[in-house]
Amino acid sequence: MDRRSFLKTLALTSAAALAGCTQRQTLQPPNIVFILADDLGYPDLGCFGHKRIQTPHLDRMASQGVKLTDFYVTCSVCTPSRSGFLTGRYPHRNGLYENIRSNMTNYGHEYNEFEYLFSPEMTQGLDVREVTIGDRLKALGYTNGVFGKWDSGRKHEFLPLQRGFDDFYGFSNTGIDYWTHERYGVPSMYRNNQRIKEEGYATDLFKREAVRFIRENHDQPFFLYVPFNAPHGASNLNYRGAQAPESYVAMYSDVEDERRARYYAAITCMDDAIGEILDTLEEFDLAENTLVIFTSDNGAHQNEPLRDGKGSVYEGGVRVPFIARWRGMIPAGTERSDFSSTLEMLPTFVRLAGGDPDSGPQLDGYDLMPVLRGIGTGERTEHYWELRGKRAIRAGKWKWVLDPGGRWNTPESEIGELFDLQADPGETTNLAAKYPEKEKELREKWEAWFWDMAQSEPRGPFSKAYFDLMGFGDGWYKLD
Ligand SMILES: [Ca+2]
Repeated sequence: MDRRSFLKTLALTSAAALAGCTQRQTLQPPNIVFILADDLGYPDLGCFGHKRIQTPHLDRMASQGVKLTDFYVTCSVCTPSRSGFLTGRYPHRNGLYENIRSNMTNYGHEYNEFEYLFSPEMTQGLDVREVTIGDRLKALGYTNGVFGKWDSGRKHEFLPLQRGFDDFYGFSNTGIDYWTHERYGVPSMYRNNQRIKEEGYATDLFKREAVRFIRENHDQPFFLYVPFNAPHGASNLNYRGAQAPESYVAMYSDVEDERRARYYAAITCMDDAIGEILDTLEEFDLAENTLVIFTSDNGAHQNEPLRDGKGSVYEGGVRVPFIARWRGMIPAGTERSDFSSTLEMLPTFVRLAGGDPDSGPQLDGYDLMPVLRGIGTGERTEHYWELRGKRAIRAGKWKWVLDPGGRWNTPESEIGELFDLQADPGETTNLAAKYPEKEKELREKWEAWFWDMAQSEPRGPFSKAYFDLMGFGDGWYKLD
């Protein structure tokens, strides 16, 4: 987009929204930096209340910006959470509502290169008809880089350079060994469209590339997406849990559970990497013209005081920490409880870049800048989740959950539970019997949403039979 059309777009924005803009900000659309942790739990940052994990850089970022206490992802596992962020559409609308995973590794099988070529991780991906956040920002004149876990398909047409990004260093499956960069024995690191092999700890390599990208693009609008694989468990056959350099593990020698100590260490190492990315923005005097966001793609395995974790539709699976900083634009040291999600990112970024979010495919989110700036309230009133038969909706302060067969399920969770998140964010007290009308209302809302999603198929790599199995399809798959 040229300068004239950008100024015209700004002129259409309300005067209130422009209060506080510097001259420089009116001349150039802001840079956007989106940093994503992998499986980092809601309480696992100092600024979100953790007493032991050291995250000084993220804590400082929060003190310079805004924390959102009620921020969610679209799914509690990796791939569909990212598809929601990348498209601004619910995973069931964009078609990527389950992990892309070569599941034989679950049973101890080690793929050889030839077998792996034909496995889901090498053949499936985000539907090529979907328009990504990269596509949208590129059309508005941005240069886009992604450094880390892409997790949206490995086939050529699914890799970042074919999905709106100009620069990619990272891997495309759901996890690697942090040191060898292998996925269960298969080398998995890429630069752009080529597989590569080099030494190094994954977090350091992704940081190195992010810093390089800022140096190379500091004089033009850029979108920097840094999806770290930390602190996700390493994907190799002989080790469970996160990996971290020994110097970081030594910081947690008092933590009895070694796996837990390595999880903490991977977070602190990532925090240091984020510190260097923030320092590079300072070096080029970009802090006043750059929106920086940090969040996680889903919950950890334990997230007390929230209930349950990764893979669940309870709060521990889908509620994540969120920090945004934009010096001079977002008030420092603020906190908001407006209910929002990663579906808000695409419309927010496209509007900041001077575009019209609604000029593309149907979106499911809202511009979040009024909330981040503290000048408006969030537009979201409802959010829906579905994963492997587990169902949930949040509507205002109310949450309805149906969790058949879940890790933490009870006889009540098989028939539908109702929680008041304002009074009970830990989802400990089921109010379904006390407020049966509210339980029914939310259940029906969820069913209406899922019917809508069923109509949105057949996007994505999976069979429409899934909606049949859930009882919301057109019946062609069922035999009875
Ligand atoms: Ca994840």
